[in-house]
Amino acid sequence: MTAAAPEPSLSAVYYTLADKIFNGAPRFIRGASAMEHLPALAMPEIAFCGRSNVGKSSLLNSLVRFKNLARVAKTPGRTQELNLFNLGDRLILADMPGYGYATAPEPVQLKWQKFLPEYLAARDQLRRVFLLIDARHGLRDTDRQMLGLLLEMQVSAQLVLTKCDSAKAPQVEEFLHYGHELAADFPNLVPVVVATSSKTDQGIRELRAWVAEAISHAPASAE
Ligand SMILES: Nc1nc2c(ncn2[C@@H]2O[C@H](COP(=O)(O)OP(=O)(O)O)[C@@H](O)[C@H]2O)c(=O)[nH]1
Ligand SMILES: [Mg+2]
Repeated sequence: MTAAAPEPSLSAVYYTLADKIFNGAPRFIRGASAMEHLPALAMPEIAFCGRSNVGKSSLLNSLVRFKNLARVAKTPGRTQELNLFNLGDRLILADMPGYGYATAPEPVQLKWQKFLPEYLAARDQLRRVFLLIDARHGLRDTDRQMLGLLLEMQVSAQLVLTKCDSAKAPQVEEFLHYGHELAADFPNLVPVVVATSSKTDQGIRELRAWVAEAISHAPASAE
């Protein structure tokens, strides 16, 4: 049996839980490019992915209220690694390499392309992958490919719109509907899109609450 579908609008319980979780101080654990690098910590894990420049670093920083959390991912050698952070010993945040640009030498990219499906298939504590979409650009082919992979690997996924401050309101509204419809094709997709902006903090509390919701359910395989 799979976990029950989350409610379209989140219960206050998850906001309270999120306050607790995101009060914790984030610590960099390590960068990983192979399964044996992954820490054997008994904590739920949440991952973030998206195209390069989608606003992932900014969003992660806003989520954990820490200015330079994601800077570490910019250091040479780390851009094509899965960067793992321990949030107050309650949660592991996994920052995936941005896709869409050839920013790394080919062997490094190939390494990640091999590791990614392994990670998605075998990381038992991974509860959800948040796929970030730039509100001004919408869903691109590479995003669809990522969604397809997440479906294939049976990983729970949720779309997050970024930079909503610089997109037109009707465009954002339209995408929220579209994301809901997309869940018909992708049953692993939570049918609620979270509209955010790191500039204005729009949706940041809501996203924290969705993270809390994601880690509150036992993984499907454990039921
Ligand atoms: N208007 C606006 N710009 C943003 C927002 N978040 C990030 N950006 C800009 O988008 C660019 C890429 O951001 P970054 O967080 O480094 O993206 P990453 O490559 O996905 O990690 C930078 O110029 C940011 O200033 C946002 O919420 N609103
Ligand atoms: Mg970044």
